[in-house]
Amino acid sequence: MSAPTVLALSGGVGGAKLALGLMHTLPPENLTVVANTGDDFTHLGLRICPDIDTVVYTLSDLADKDRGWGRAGESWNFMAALGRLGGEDWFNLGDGDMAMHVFRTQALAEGRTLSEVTAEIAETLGIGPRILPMTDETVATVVESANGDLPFQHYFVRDRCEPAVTGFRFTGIADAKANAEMMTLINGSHLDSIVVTPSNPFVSIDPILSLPGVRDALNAQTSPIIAVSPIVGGQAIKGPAAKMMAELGLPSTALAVAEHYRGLIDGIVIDEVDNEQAEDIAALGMEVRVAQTVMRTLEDRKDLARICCAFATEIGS
Ligand code: FO1
Repeated sequence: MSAPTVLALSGGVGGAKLALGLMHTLPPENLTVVANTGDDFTHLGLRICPDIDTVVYTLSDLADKDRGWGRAGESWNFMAALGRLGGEDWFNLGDGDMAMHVFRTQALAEGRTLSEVTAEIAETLGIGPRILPMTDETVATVVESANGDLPFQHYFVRDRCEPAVTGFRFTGIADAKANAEMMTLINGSHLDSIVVTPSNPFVSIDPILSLPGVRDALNAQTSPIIAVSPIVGGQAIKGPAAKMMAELGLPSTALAVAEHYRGLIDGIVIDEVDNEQAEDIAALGMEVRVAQTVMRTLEDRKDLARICCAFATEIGS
């Protein structure tokens, strides 16, 4: 049997880990990773695209695996110098990472699109699979909170996710055009599955799904859509997903994640520790696969990627 063709929808760390597993499992031409750009912002005059960069650094083996963002072996001279000048130093830009932001900002200023510059960077770094920004237009996630509306990185980094969230909105989304290559893939007949990676459903995956036409196109196409729950044992592996769910009045469970994606996905992979939720999730009208989903090692990432592909194949057959 030939290898499946997969479209992965990704935010930052969790999504990038599964994308790496998929990269090691599939021929490069069979994998496309769409990255959320709702976290993007302009800071110190530079266009910063955290989720694209986390995917790029992870797939090129440049990522700092412990920190989850930025590059391994980073130095911080720029930040120290900026701090001494009294500059805005709450968002940490490593010296090597700065090259990425400067390179991208210059390319965008010269008129290239985010898709073009992302493809160029990925090719230069030797990444086989395609990495697509969800859109070339500016979409900005706004966190609605007890402290008022906060631009995403102010909430996430500056305020350390402390404000209680009440909702989210994605400014610019109504006028943004979903990535054309992504839409061609979804509307075409070559995809074997769509994998919603274990990224934050509210601020990483929902921006992609909220782009005009994306949800309708996903619903109209026939290949299986599966998600991997980012909630394991009531906790998010990384990031504020569980805290957000509690603040939104939702239980922090894999079941609540399945409910969030109900109507979109055909199946969900949940962790072994959440096994007892499988029956309730199946009652929502979707397939459930129970597996070891915590990706500590490269082997874990590859195992989960293989499980996702096999699960989607089973659903599709
Ligand atoms: N996350 C942090 O928690 N603190 C930082 O100072 C920080 C800097 C940073 C710089 C470049 C980059 O690409 C990502 C960075 N991140 C940082 C991560 C990022 O803000 C979030 O992980 C994502 O937006 C959520 O997916």
